[in-house]
Amino acid sequence: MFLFPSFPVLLLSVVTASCSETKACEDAQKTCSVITCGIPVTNGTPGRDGRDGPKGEKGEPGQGLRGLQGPPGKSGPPGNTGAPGIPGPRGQKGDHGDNSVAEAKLANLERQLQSLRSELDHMKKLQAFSLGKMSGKKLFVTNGERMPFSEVKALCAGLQATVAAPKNAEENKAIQDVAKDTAFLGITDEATEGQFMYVTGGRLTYSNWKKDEPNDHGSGEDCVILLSNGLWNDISCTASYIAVWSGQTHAPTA
Ligand SMILES: [Ca+2]
Ligand SMILES: [Ca+2]
Repeated sequence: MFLFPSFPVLLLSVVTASCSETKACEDAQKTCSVITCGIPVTNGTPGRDGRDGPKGEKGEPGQGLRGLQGPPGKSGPPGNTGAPGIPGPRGQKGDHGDNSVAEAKLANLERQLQSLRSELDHMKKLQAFSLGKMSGKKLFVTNGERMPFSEVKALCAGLQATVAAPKNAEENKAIQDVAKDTAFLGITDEATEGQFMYVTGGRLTYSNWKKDEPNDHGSGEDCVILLSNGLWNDISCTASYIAVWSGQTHAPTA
């Protein structure tokens, strides 16, 4: 118990003495070694280095401000071209480019047009029978409206028709039946007073004047009306009477 605490002290004194002796030797002669100096050394040779100790634990991450995120890097090079896709479905067969197809279509259209034209003529004829009055091949039609003679002429021109003008008793009766009231006739003596003519041209070939007419009464009467009894009278063109027109009928073409 008593020796142990004094052992380090003893060892320390030996080392200190050795060192002081070596130091003195070196001072006397630089090339001197411990052995040549003849000083007895009791110390043994130094032991070999010990083995490496176990690896220490990983240290705490260092502290300090983290730097700002840098700008994005440059884009990488383009990738390789992908594999070709699946072919699409096959389209419908196109028309032939030659003229024969177009001509066939045109011919078909012409046939359809002809058919429509025939149908239209037929409907015109049916309508004419329902609205007008036939006399031979001449059809007399009215819209039942009263108007001055100038408007009657304009209306007929718009319909590509002519103001009704009877050329015989039968036509006179047909107009009378259609109008059912006093109507203008397509006859005037506007060109030459007292010389009545058709508005389509030509002198009268038939007339059915009332007794003592035409008389060019008052300031003048240059137009002609068909009275409800079928007789004619010359009258002022600015007065208003029923408009009646006529047109040739067209037989259906098919
Ligand atoms: Ca007259
Ligand atoms: Ca008169």
